[in-house]
Amino acid sequence: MRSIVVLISGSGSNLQAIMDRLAADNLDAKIELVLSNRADAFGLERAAKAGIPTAVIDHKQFDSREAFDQEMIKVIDPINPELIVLAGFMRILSEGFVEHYNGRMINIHPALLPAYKGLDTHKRALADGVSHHGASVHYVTPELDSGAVIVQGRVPVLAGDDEEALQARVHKIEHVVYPEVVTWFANGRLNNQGDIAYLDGKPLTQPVIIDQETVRT
Ligand code: NHR
Ligand code: GAR
Repeated sequence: MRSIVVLISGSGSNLQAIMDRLAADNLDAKIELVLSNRADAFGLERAAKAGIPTAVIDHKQFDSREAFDQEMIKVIDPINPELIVLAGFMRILSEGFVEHYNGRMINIHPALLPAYKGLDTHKRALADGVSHHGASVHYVTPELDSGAVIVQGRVPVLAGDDEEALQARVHKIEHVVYPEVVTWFANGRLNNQGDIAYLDGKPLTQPVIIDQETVRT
């Protein structure tokens, strides 16, 4: 059984989608811990309801990013996870933390990377008038939103979209692509070496693209 730790800060709808898929497909992987930096994250309730252990480490209780990250390492390391999943986790991780779990940590970022790294992605995409937007699942490297991209979920930007409408559309495709990546991991199809992602032993020179038009969401 492959062990997974999920890091959250908020609603945890991606966590929910992943838990649902793991249960439905009876996959050879298990979420051993859901860790939040916020005690009020709704995702903690979702995990508890599914019988998954939870922990809260409040970053405000620490003097530095490094001290917060060290505390997370203390809690995560006994589990020795094969995969750490960032699912709406909102704290930038120190280089030390990223190196500690090198090649074993993935994130979903709400943009078609390398476009719109960082925050406020929907607002910036709308301001630019792009035709498509979406979400990217990537390996985490010390540099923000810059690791190898595994999958992108692509959605159209529609006339009349505001930030909320676009965000909702992106969220829906996130709930398709993130569980898919976790399935690949559970089935031993996904790995990472030297900042390159491999699917079925082949380097992903381009991310796999899942178009909203081609899936039922
Ligand atoms: N850490 C590293 N080293 N590398 C990445 O690629 C990371 C990461 C930590 C989180 C998620 C990322 C996203 O998908 C992520 C990727 C938070 C911020 C941020 O500025 C930026 C990017 C991401 C997550 N956080 C503020 C901070 O000071 C706090 C913002 C808040 O609390 O609302 O850490 O977008
Ligand atoms: C998701 O849209 C994810 O892409 C984004 O936060 C949301 C979390 O939703 N991540 C970031 O912005 C990371 N900075 P969820 O808590 O319902 O899964």
